[in-house]
Amino acid sequence: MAISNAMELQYPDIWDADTNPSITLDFDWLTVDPGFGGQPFRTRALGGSVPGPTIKLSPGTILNVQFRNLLTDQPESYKTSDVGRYNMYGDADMANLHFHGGHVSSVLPADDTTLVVHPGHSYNFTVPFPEDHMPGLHWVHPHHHGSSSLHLVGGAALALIVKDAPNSLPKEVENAEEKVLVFQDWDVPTAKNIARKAGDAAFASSLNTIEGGLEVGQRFVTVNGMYQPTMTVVRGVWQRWRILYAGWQDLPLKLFMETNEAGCELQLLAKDGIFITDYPREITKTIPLPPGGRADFMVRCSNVGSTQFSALTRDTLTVVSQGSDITRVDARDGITSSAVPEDSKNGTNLLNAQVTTDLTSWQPASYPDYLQSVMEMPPSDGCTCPFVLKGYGDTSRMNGKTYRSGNNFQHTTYLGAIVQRELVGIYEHSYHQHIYPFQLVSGFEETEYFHYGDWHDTLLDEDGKKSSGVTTWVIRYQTTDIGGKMMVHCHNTMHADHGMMAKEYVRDMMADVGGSCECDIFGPISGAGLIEDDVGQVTVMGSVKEEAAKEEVDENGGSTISYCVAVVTSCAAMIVSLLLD
Ligand SMILES: [Cu+2]
Repeated sequence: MAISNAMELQYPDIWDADTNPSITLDFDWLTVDPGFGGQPFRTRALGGSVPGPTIKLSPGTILNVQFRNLLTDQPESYKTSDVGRYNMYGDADMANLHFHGGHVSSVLPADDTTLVVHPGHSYNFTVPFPEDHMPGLHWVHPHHHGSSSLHLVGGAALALIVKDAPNSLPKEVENAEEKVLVFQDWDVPTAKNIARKAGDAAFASSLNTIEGGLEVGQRFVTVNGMYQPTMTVVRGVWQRWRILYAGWQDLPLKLFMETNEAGCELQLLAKDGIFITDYPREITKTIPLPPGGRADFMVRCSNVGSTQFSALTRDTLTVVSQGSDITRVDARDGITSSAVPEDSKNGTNLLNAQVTTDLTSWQPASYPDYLQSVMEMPPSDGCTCPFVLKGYGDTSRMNGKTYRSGNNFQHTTYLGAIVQRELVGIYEHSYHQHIYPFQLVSGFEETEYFHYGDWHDTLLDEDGKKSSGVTTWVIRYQTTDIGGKMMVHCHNTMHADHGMMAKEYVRDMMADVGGSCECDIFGPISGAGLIEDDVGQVTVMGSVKEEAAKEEVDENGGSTISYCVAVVTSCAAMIVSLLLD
């Protein structure tokens, strides 16, 4: 495909896990030039590009990912050898993968973010997506405690889409061209600070080569790795935008149409990969997508002209809406359309995009068990617990505590429980929980974006403070079917890296055999319903050792680096960290 305009928005490659029995995702240094000005710079990229390729899979697919950490070891960055540094930046080149939004197990070889994959090691993730997984947009990013911020600020992230079943959507959605838009926040001064504190000399020196953007404080927003691109659309044709904010900082994306000459409209279809129940919901105001959040919109621009989108108050994306005098017959419906483009840019066929159709209301024929509404279901006995997110930097706390590894859990639940959480601090901290999305029950002022009954897995309400002072958001969900540990944390990863993170435990047992909830444990748990080898980290050590990379890797077509050398020191450091747990 030929891109005539260098600034025309491009899209991540698509890797289909349904047809690839195993996907290899390399985590490695990559030279990038998003267009900030100055020289290209080196950053840590996941899957060979920033953002990485979009992974697509169907519900019921077992996602096999060989994760290869090809970074270069920097022993001066280790934090795990010093217990006092556990909740600080460090371990710059250690990583793992988190499948954010997936209703998937946190037990290895699946989505266990306590896994540590050292440079020169690989790990084979096997992540079963259940048959009844809700189709939607999720994402993948490294989630090692201490280096999460470092890796996200450098752009290591990719979109993951659970596919819609054929003929399950309204025709105008099914036929719409799909645009994956990955928004990323590049804050160079903050990134330098994090790199310096993490002992990450490699990235700190690379960031020094970014010279442009002084007038915006060297904080940039990219779309699909591009700074201020243009997206050309055809007037009057519905598209499906699938927006991921692969963020790591304090603010919501604040996606907003600064000017709207093209007459674009945005109709909300899904949030955090879950279809809303009142589609189409028109969004006219600033979109408060939290760091880590996703939203699907049906988008149509009715006029010829351009519309300027800003994000984080910066000019971010220009949509240029063009007319078309090409007349073709809609292949599916035999409807003559006057605004169907010759779309050579993305290799897709817009023949089926109906121009004049207004959207009809729709919701999925059914929601899976884990997304059945719990609005009218009272929380199970003892299953209402608080999460207070407070502080920043060294004062980052969750329920007054910093994160502890190993067998230390904040709250426990059990399979089948109706779980309620009372969230404090959500106006300045983005609450995220793994495995189970949650429903918004009460405690906030409804807006066009936040309705009672909506499902999210990441939540930030910057306006909440203004409306009513201290707000306690009440959320609820049912722990239907997946037991084991469950990470909960602030998705300002700078706060999470400093300890604003906790673990819950979902006992793998039902109430009828003694399952019960407990709040505010903040210590070891024992008894029935613990999944074998989950609480300890023995499995982690064995798996990592087993996968230690032994081949030589030729880097940049020149110098050959032997990762066997790195393996010796990193394995030693790993054992030290295990002893500390
Ligand atoms: Cu926070």
